[in-house]
Amino acid sequence: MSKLVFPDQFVWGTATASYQIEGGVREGGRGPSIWDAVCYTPGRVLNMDNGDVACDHFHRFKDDISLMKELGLKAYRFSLAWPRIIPAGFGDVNEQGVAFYSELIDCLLDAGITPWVTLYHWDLPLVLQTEFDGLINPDFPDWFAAYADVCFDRFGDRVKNWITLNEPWCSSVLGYGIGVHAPCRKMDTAEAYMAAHQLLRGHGKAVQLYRSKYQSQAGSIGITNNCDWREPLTDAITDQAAAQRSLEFFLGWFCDPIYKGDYPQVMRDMVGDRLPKFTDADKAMIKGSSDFFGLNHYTTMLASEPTEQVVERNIAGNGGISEDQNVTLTEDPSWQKTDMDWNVVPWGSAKLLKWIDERYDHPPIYVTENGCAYDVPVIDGVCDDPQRLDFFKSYLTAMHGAIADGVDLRGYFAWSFMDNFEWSWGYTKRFGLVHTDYSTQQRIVKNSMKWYSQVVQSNAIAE
Ligand code: GBH
Repeated sequence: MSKLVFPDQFVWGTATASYQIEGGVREGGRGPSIWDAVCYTPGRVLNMDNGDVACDHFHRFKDDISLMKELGLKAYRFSLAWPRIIPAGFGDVNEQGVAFYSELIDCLLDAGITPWVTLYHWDLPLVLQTEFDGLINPDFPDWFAAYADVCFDRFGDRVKNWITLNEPWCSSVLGYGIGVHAPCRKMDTAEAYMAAHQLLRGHGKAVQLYRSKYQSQAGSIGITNNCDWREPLTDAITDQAAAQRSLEFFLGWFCDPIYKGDYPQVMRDMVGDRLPKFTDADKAMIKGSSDFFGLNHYTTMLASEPTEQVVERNIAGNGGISEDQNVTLTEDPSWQKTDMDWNVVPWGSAKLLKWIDERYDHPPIYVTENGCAYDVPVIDGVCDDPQRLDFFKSYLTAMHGAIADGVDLRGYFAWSFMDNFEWSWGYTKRFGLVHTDYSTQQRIVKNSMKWYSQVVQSNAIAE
């Protein structure tokens, strides 16, 4: 039996996010977030599920970390809840919130697990939304940098791997364009571009602060963007152009400003005045503002030149505002699907990594999320989930191939450590490698996790 061995120092971990696992939303001085409000609004989240308890990680983090240690996991990516640290968005710091994360970080380090900390994974303090219009306010970068300052100051002695934002595409398109994520805005698609713009400025400002004020902490800082692969439907030039355009609207939107200094030309041409413009000072602040390329990747679609004008704003999965990019997305009926209806296309991950490598001049890449939802029952204490095991095995094999092709992939975080609150889908979708029994909060290690734990410990996949 041969083995696919990963590079030395390859970072292996699992990932979660604060609102999806913590619960304890009214404890420890935490303020409300936009997700608390959306969960209590009928019709927004399936079954009106909410994050009030979630995986009760707020009370059980020590046990969860012991389990990670037992499984031999080496790194853990999690996010800080801004409303736990600064409940009103800006102003007073909540010392109880700082103490909670401080203890969690110490506990990880004691277990020999390296923390990778995301500052913002979608749980914006509610006050910033209700009183100040949230992400579209040009003051957002100042609030975000002030919050980041507190985090660097309090945790930066121990945390050396920072991620400013998780998937600003989702915050913008799903939160302000299509309106299926908090704050569920769907008034005007221009708001999606406005939100993205302030998110990028906020990211740039936080990184500038980290590099100037906290240089002595000697950590690294970057951003995580999400992108699904777009494969041309045919090899016609027009379909190839449609796929390329779609990727530029999806990932180029956020990464071109960081690696090239401005939005892609195709977006400036097609979106026109609805796309905000960076000042020269913004460009200088944002360009070069990521020490590594954080990528969340889940699926693939086929892209083609539309036969008639695209008028729908919410074509499933489109990498932007559909009518602006004018791309038709379809699927190959032979592809397998997960419980999210997302296509399982492992080779799409390798093509995307290669695309990033070429477009952004060979950056060091960390896959900060990759995973799948399958609901598998626990029978006699066992959760046997071969589909998830195959998903991870096939995607990791494809990514290993990309490394062999020269891509500088340095780490991989499986989404997710445990089943958790899946946003508008509530608790109906299970992405965990550990099963969460929501009535007892019992954790049951799935068979896919047993396999993954071997991969992590051997730094290799057995073929
Ligand atoms: C991530 O986002 C989030 O960071 C995480 O919190 C979440 O729990 C996890 O994924 C699972 O959902 O309509 O078939 O074309 C995922 C970003 C963007 C990936 C949209 C899938 C559309 C698939 N997603 N994309 S499709």
